Amino acid sequence: MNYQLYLVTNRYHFSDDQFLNKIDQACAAGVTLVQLREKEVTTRRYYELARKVKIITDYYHLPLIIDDRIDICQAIDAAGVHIGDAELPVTIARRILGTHKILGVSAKTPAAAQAAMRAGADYLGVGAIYPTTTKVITQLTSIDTLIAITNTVTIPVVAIGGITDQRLVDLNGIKLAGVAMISEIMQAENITAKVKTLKRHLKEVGH
Ligand code: TZP
Repeated sequence: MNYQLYLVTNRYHFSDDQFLNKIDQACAAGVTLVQLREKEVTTRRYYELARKVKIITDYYHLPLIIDDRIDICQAIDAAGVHIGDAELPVTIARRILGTHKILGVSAKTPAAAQAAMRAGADYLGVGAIYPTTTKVITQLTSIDTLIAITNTVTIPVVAIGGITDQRLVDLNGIKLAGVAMISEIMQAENITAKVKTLKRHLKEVGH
């Protein structure tokens, strides 16, 4: 698994075609994995979108992670699922998913990170590191807490929340497996150029 540049999606007011096109551009330009994140859709709509996104990620041989919904992950045979505190406990999610699917878990403290790792998480999403413009129920996680988490677990840690190209330098030297972004990529005027610049800058700061 390569967590270096993790695209988490948001549909905003895009049409489905525009949305899928943006994901395609990001994949072609070099994101290393994709999470489909839907909060206010029916199960059928989530499933149909997930099927369409999976055709794209399959084409680029990239893993697709489904936010919150183990059933959707299984229905489309996605690579895995990402869960937070409001979802099933990590041990239960792992039991349902089996050992072959990726299980990502949100964690905001070293203790929660440890617990998630022990319960079977494959990777951790930590944030929001910076204030975010994306609609999300979260609290800020300081850089110090992020560092403490990376020092306490042995599974990959991905930083999320308000991460932009300009802020990548602040993450220099932190033991991250990667960074996750929504608006910086989904709302970029030129997604191809944005992703290529992000990849270059990530390399420059040792990620
Ligand atoms: N979890 C913590 S912050 C966040 C999520 C899903 C939103 C990240 O969005 P953006 O636009 O990259 O700040």
